[in-house]
Amino acid sequence: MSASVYRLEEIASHLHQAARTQKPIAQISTQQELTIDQAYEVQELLLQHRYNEGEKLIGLKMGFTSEAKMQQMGVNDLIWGRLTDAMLIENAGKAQRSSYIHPRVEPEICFRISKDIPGELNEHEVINYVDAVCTAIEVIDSRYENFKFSLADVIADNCSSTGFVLGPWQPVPESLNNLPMRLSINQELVASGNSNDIMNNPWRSLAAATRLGTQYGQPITAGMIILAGAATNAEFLQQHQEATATVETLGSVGFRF
Ligand code: OOG
Ligand code: MG
Repeated sequence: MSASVYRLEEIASHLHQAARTQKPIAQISTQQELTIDQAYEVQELLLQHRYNEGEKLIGLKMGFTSEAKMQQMGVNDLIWGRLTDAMLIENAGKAQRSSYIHPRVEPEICFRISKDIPGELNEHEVINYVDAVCTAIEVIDSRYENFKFSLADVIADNCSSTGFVLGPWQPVPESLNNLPMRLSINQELVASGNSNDIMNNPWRSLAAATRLGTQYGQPITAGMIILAGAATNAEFLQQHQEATATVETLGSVGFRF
C-alpha cells in the first residue's frame, strides 16, 4: 500500500487532467481507500472543473444496469454519472479519435425528460415525465490505465462518460420491453442484446436515476436526457471505424472516428 493520500479535490484534478491530456492514471483504489459517497463527491468536484471551463450539465447516465456490463467490468452495483453538452456527438457525424484514451462504444436507450422530477419515482410513475425516447450510443473512455477500476474508481471518474450520440427522438412507445438491441462496427454485428437486459425493464433504470438523484442531491429537470445503460458489452472503436446502434422500433444511430 502506498503512503500517498490524496484529498478529494486532488483526485478530481488528476482525473480532469487525465481526460484533457488523454493520459490515463493509476486507479485510486490501489493507493487509498475511497468510499462510494466520497467517490460521488470526487465526481461532483470533477464536473466543477468542466463547468468552470464552460460546459453545461444536460443529463445523467446510468451504468451497470445490465448483467452483461457488470460481468464485463467486474463490478456489481448501479452507478450514475453526469452528461455535459460538450460530450454530444452529432448523429452520423465524426468524432476525433485523438481526444480519447481507449474509447469503447455501447448501445443504449435514451429518455427525454418533459417536466421536473419531484423526487424518487417508481417505474410506472416515471413514464409521465418522459416525452420522447431514442436509440443512443454511449462512448465510454476510462481515465484509468487498462480500463480497469473498482466501483469507487469509476464513480469518481464520472462513470467513464465521454461522449454520446442520439438518434432521432421517437414518441414514447406502449412498452420498452423485449426490444432487440444491436451494435455494429463497420456494418459488422459485434454485440446484441435486448432491452429486457436493462433491469428487466428500461423504465426501472430511470426510476433508479430518480432514487439516486434524490439521494445525492442531483435534480432531474425538464429537458434533461437520461441514458439507461448498455444492454451489451462495450466494444473498442478504432480510428476510421464507424459504430452503429439499433434498437428495434426506435431506429438507428451512428458516428465514426
Ligand atoms: C462504466 C460505465 C458503465 C453502462 O452503460 O453500463 C456504463 C464503464 O463500463 O466504463 O456506461
Ligand atoms: Mg453506458
